[in-house]
Amino acid sequence: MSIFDEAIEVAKNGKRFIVITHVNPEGDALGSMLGLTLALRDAGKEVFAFTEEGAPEPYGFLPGMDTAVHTLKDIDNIDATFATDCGQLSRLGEEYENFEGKGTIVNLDHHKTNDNFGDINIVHAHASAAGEVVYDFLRAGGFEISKDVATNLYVAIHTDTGSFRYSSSTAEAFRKAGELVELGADPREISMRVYESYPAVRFELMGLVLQTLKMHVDGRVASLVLTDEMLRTTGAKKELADGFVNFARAIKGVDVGILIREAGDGICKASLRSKKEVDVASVAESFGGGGHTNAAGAALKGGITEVRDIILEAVGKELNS
Ligand SMILES: [Mn+2]
Repeated sequence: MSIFDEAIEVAKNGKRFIVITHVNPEGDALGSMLGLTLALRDAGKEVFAFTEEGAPEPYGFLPGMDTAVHTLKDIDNIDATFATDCGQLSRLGEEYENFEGKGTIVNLDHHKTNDNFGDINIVHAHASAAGEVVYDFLRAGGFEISKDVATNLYVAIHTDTGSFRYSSSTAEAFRKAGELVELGADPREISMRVYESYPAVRFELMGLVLQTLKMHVDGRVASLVLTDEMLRTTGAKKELADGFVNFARAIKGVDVGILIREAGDGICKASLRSKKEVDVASVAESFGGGGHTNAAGAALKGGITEVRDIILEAVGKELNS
């Protein structure tokens, strides 16, 4: 008996699956989605890995990425959907939300704010990455883990632990990463592909964003903003700013780093990163967002400075709570 039994039964008995992850996917989202996709295909299943948009850089190299589909039109007779790294149905994107033939929804995740939207929910909030949950699932079900599957799951764990720097870098995460290396994941090659393959324009954008740095709350909070104008000036895509919020947190004495960016339609997105026990998930949740204790996000109506002030006030309250 394992907590995966029901999900394993769905995987073994079904023939046609969708594997899906959250919109604006990063390393854990894509790695856990594609690792599961390839393992299920190796088990003889027909699997549609679905992302609304194409692969954001630098993840185009992930094994199986080139086989992902970007529309659900013409897809039917689905026995089940496996969702990875996603806390809410709506985060799977509008097209899937409105899709009729979802089948049994198996929710494999590690967000503590997960609302258990699946028919079967396996949410391990202590797992460093959804990739860990997928790995445990594949192990429990006796699925083969090929080099390509291992590469995807290693990327998932490596990126979601901040290259094994966050508190989520448990002995368990290291153990699984070690096993994935034994199964063929190549740490040097993966690091080069993920962290040393940026287009130069990312650094031009970084320069503009870093100029917006402001310190608040006696140096305990640092904020950055990213405007559409900066994207226009540099010609950079917004995904290239992923991770910029970490610079705000990386300052000595800072407990919370914030990045606010314009997201169109009068909406701004706030990314929050904290050190130690400061819980930014609860801040994000109070604005309808979610995430983890040390990394969370939310979307708010308003202009960029207005949203920054709202977030700063909420973060200030959290720091004093
Ligand atoms: Mn994750």
